[in-house]
Amino acid sequence: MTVTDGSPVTIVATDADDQPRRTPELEELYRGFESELLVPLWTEIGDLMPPTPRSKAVPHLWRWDRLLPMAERAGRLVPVGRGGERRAIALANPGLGGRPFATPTLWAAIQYLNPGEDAPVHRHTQNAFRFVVEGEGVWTVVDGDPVAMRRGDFLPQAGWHWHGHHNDTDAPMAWIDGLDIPFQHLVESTFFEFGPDEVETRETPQRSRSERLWGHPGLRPLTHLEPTPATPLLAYRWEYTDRALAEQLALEAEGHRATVEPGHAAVRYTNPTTGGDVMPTVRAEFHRLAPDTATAPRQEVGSSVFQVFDGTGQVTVGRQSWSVQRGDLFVVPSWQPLTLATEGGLDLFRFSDAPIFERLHQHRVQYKETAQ
Ligand code: GTQ
Ligand code: FE2
Repeated sequence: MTVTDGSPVTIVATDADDQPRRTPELEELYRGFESELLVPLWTEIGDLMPPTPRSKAVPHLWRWDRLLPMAERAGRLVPVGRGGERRAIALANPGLGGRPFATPTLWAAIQYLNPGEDAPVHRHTQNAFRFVVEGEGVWTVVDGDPVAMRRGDFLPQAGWHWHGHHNDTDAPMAWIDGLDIPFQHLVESTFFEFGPDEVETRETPQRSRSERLWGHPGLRPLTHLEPTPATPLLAYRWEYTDRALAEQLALEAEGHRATVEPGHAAVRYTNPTTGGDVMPTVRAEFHRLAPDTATAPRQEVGSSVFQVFDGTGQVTVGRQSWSVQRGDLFVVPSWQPLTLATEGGLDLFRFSDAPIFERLHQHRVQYKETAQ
């Protein structure tokens, strides 16, 4: 019997305790199963039906100060163009066999574009977003609408919309991409099409058409009253996120209930046509811990990727602990408890696959540590 304990190491158990004795007749029966392509439940049950989720993905941290120089080197050595499509370098979780998967469902990558470069137009069924931890100067053009990318902005880009990126400044720019590539790969639902090699517009407006139509809090255009499965708003600007978090902490200080726990402000990016998640498979949030805050351990079905936006802190995921700083990325596998702590304050961007599990009624959250 093969048992995985959530670590990349595989433990091969002897056929003691829960397995019948390996008599010659039993061996013959097992050979019969094999040649008829049959597998009995009793040899597999520990792996297939554990008492709580056992992710093959492991907690892991990628440091921004190692990632960014590699992206810069790729910027000098690797052209961007048709075929490869993007100069994107993906996080490969050490528990997932070297595939470019941060978690079993989520892709996370650093993407890099030099001055004057175009990432050609394409579309795919995978849902995507960009998040910017530093820099500016790239416009992502979604269905012909140029959307400026700047520090702190969250830029969702739902599946099957045409998109390319162009850098019209004289500085290179890096950002992170999140997509549901591993999920769509697993469930075999992916389609892809090439568009024009050159991004259709060189325009560099400060505000996209999408923001001009949708970017007014609490106001919905009467021309667009039908709910859409993904958000029509293509940029969630840092100015608003920052203010929402600051106001939660200010309200808490004034004695009102506005934070998820003491010193912990948080917002979720939402689809203004439904109030739900921005995309069918991806949840995105921003969390702010005030100075000298520690969170209660929390575990959740499904996986997350976090990026430190600002500040420093200590992060514990399962049995792993790290000191983190700006730009660092870490992974929280399914049902592994997460705790966050900071002395000076900590700002974190987070994305997860929670909408998939909620839709399937498989989602669970638990706020205190339990035996795994
Ligand atoms: O920018 O369109 O990291 O299609 C992976 C796949 C980025 C993108 C990635 C993509 C893109
Ligand atoms: Fe893409």
